[in-house]
Amino acid sequence: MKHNFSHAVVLWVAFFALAGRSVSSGQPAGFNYDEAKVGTYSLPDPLTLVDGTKVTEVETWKSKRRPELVRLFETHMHGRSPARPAELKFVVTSTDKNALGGKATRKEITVRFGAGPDAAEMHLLLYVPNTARGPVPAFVGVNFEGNHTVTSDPGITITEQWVWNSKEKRSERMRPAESTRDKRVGSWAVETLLARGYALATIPRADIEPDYAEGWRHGVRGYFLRQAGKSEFAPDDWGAVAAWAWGLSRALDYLETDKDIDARQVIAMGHSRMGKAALWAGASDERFAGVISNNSGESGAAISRRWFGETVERINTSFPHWFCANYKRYNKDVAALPVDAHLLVALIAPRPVYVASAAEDTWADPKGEFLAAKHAEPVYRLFGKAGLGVEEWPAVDQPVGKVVSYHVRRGKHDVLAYDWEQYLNFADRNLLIVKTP
Ligand code: GTR
Repeated sequence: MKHNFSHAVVLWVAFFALAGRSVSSGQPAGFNYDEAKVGTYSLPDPLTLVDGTKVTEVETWKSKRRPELVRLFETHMHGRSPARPAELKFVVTSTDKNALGGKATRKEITVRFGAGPDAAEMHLLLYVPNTARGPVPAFVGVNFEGNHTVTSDPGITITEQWVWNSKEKRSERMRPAESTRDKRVGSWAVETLLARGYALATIPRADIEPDYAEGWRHGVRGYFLRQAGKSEFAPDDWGAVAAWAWGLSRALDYLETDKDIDARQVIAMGHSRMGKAALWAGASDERFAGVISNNSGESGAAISRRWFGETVERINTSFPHWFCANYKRYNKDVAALPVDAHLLVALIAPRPVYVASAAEDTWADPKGEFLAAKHAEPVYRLFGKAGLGVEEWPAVDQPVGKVVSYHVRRGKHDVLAYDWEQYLNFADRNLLIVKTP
């Protein structure tokens, strides 16, 4: 009997080792890049309520399933964000009608989140095409290194901001050097989108929160915590990704007041960690007309239950500030997570969503990103919208879909002109455009 028992244990362990799984975690330690070792998993059904009731009507999705899913994401992953501050204030600090060689009007707006002198604030940069004959649709996104890095326009104010000093291991309040202008020009394709009749609005990541474990002390999360008289976050208080998403919603608050912009047609767009933020912005704030997730990866558009590339445990370890404290409970048991990426994509329905991958960006699990869009389809169908139009993961450089769209382009983790070309086509086909004649 004893012999049989230990024999069974040996077989059991051997089975899990061969299958690449561990008994306790649901996902083994380490990182997998072999599709054959992804393992089996079962995804929560987008159209079944937690109490087991099937969702067969749009009305039930809107009144029950959607709010239930938003709460699940808030409780277990992103945390709860504050509402729009009562004392939100917009100050247009500069306007240049002749920016980028006369192609655009550039505005800079300071958005203040409170009335006091110590109130947190963010700097919004806006370009509107001068060919506009009325309010235009816009893309809005969080930039990584400051507004001055997104174009070669020397007129952009370089503001004092939190800059990470990797030698000293702390962030410093300073004005970045002139030499850092236009560093991220390739990622934003400003002139291309202006030429196609779109506006671009962008805010710097560090204005919302400098991106390291203790960065919250210098960002909006620290500001609101102090305002509430607290010194510690609750397990379901917002993480940095939710804070960046919240910044996108506050940018939209401003855009609603700007007569050059058609605020019903603003698409949240983000790359990588800011793709995670764009997804949550569009999922939690239904005013966004659509969402573009560029290489957002783990805890963005990639299915977390797939053991491929980055894992929940790894993201919570490398970036402990990105999600709420409750999310760490799933480090060793991702199967217990009540949500997954397909539900995040589904929360954008029936609005247009674009999920994009890069073939060499295996850390982000390109196929897992495709599958999240695929498994969100039932909710789009409930609204009478078409899905991706393909059953299998498409070949590289073969964009698919209409309302739900996807591509995997050749190359690395980045936003390239090729990606923007697809995003502009996607916006053209999905938005009711009032733009250049
Ligand atoms: C990586 C992280 C990814 C992705 C990426 C980025 O280090 O593991 O989840 O967000 O950073 O934002 O560039």
